[in-house]
Amino acid sequence: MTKVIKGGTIVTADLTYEADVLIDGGKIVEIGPDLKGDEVLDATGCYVMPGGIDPHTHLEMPFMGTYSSDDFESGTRAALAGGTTMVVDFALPSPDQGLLDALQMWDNKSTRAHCDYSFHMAITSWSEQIFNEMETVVKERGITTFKHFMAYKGALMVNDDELYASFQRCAELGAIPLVHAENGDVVAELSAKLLAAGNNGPEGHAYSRPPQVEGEATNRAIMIADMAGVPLYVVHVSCEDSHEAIRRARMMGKRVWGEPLIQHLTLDESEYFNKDWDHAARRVMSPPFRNKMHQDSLWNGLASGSLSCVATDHCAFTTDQKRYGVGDFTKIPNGTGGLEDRIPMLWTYGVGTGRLTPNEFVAVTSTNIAKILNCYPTKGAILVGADADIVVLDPEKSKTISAASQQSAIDYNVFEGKDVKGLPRFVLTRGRVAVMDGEMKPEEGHGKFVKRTPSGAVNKALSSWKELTAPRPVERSGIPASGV
Ligand code: DUC
Ligand code: ZN
Ligand code: ZN
Ligand code: ZN
Repeated sequence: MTKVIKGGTIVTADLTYEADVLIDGGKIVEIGPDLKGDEVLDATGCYVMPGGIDPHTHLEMPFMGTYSSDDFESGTRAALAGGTTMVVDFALPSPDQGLLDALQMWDNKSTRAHCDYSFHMAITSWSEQIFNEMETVVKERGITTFKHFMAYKGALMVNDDELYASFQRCAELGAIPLVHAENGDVVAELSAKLLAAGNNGPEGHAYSRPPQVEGEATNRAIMIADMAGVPLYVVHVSCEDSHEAIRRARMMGKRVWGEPLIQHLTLDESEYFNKDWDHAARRVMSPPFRNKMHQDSLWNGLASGSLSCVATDHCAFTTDQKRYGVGDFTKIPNGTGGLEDRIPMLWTYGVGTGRLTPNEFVAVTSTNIAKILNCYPTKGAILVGADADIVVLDPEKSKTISAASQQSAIDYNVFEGKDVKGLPRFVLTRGRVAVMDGEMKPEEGHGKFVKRTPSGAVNKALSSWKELTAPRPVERSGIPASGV
């Protein structure tokens, strides 16, 4: 049975035009005027865009003594409700666990997904086993991105020697390393000092992670990637200090991509000074929210192209879970939600304010990451042959964000009370209508794993550096006798 999306305006990363879209067997089979299909989806007055891709989620992740509360069922349901048709989650090995073991756990959890998904593999320790398994992960499992935490000392953090070793391994395999860039040593020092001085509330979390810890780690990761000859993707860029390092690297011809979150773009540090402990703790995430100057920097980066993709880092904890940290902010589970709200929030605060064009909006919510992850144009495109992952966005439809009506399993929403305009009329996941006239029609287990191959992107800047620094022993005469 074919479907046709009729009467809408197609918006892609580079084109805006009026045409119908014919879908058969989960794929786009024709684009043009006056198409006919068995089922008609009326897109009059709407934009027909590639479904959103959220490159950064943590669903049912064991973390800080608990599990994040949205799993692949509620998480991908929330994604679809907001026009996101693919998520990329992080398979996270526990201490002493191998990569393939961790991947098995993520395979098991993800069978409930409503929309397509892929994984990044986290490198949380370094050993010969990890080195060897990375090859299987890339070549057999189709996962070509490896995440490294430069923070969470004593838990997930890897040191510089491990970063360098893993980055070199990524270079050999054609894989791309990702970094959570915060200086974990300094964060640990600052946290201990704050606690010792009696600053144990959620605002202490923000004080313990100033922009400098992020700027320093971003610069360090860029230089280490440079020495390993590998591109770099920096997740959750929250501030000018980190953005500046990425901008500079890109100007120097390096493939370095930066990913701001919708939370950092639209919420600021004043949230941590709210008198209500729960309010502040619910917004504790790493990196923390910043001031307006940093927010402007992120928006400018999206407009100018120095920042590439908007994500959520969706890692949702209930108020009860957040309360593990009463009396000690370092025990508040880090994370906020946003899967359902990323598209409407970015449309409202980006396109609605004139900061982004609709085409730029599509680039940063879908197409850019599909290209970086090498799943374009199967994903991230409205083209014949692409998967029919489509959001039909009604620019006139509005709502006030509220936890009472959200899909997420938690009991609050960090965007509570925000008025958004630009909501999905239809959302299609591989041709299946998951949102019909604004109503949820999800199908558990419909989502499929998206296997990827290396894109061939390397950092060439390094080849000259390697030649310059290739060891050339100097032949010497007259070597002095040892000792005095
Ligand atoms: N930051 C968060 O806030 N949560 C999950 C992991 C992370 O890096
Ligand atoms: Zn992170
Ligand atoms: Zn994350
Ligand atoms: Zn199905």
